[in-house]
Amino acid sequence: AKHPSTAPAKSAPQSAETALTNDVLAGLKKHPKELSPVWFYDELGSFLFDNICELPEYYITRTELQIMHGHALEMAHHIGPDAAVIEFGSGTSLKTRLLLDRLESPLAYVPVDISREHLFTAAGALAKDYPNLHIVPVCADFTQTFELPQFVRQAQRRVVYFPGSTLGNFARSQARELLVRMRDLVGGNGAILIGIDLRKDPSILERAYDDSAGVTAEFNINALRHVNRELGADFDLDAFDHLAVWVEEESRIEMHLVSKRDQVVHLGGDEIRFRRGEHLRTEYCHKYTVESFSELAATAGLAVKRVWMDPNKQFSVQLLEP
Ligand code: AVJ
Repeated sequence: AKHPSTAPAKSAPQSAETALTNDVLAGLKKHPKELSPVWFYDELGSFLFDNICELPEYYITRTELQIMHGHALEMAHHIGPDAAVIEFGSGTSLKTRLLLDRLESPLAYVPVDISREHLFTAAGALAKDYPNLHIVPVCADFTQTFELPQFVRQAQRRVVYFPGSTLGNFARSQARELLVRMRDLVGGNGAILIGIDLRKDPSILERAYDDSAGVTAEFNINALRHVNRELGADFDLDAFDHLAVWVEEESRIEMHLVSKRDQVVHLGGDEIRFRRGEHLRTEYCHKYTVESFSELAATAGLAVKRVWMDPNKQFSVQLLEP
């Protein structure tokens, strides 16, 4: 039994770890079980993701870069001079450079990322190559409301850049909410430049999310390693198989981990039971048509002004305005 004096007071604030544990537990108690894709991105996971981007089957990064190489100048013309560019989930900012290189006298570049380390590494590297650009990193979770620095709030033309098709990770209602938050951030004279992956032959999609070298499988399993380390869980990394499935009704790829046997996992004093063959869902990757994305944008009060695609129409970069 607990000693009364060591029991936490009822009003004691939750530690960050407790909040995360409760969040993960809530997902693991759902049917089917779920784990947020944010758990992919520890240091190893970010490294694995960079490797995924180079895989022959993962066409996304290569295709978006190709579109940026071909059309960034035209995008820059649409954006116009003196813009403040706010990037959501800035990562390595390779694509951003292609845009920044062509913009006319950009006022500021505001990378927004939840990982402080990533954020400042990327911002530092950019600062070296763009000595005249005002770089203002903001450490924030872009799925929550956050404040822009004062002078960026006052910029005439504010543009959110959200490449990589990361919006695809969000279920439709959350995707809409995120678009609304972006619209509010850029205001009536603003714009959003967003990378959106397009629907295609499901066999191409399933291979992109289940590559022959097994990097995506390792990336998926690594989410469990991250939870083990961060929250003291005891997931057996060898007891799950990677699975990527196309779900036609939802127009999305889902990444799952499938339990190889009946097993019990411990987390925060709780026991989570897995049956053999039971699925844990780790990621959604929604794929849109130009029409279905334009409908989604419209529900967020945004109009699609321009769509740039590669010649095979695998991927799109779209300019949205209120
Ligand atoms: C970074 C969310 C765009 O959905 O394609 C890659 C993540 N997952 N392989 C994607 C991912 C599996 C990626 N995004």
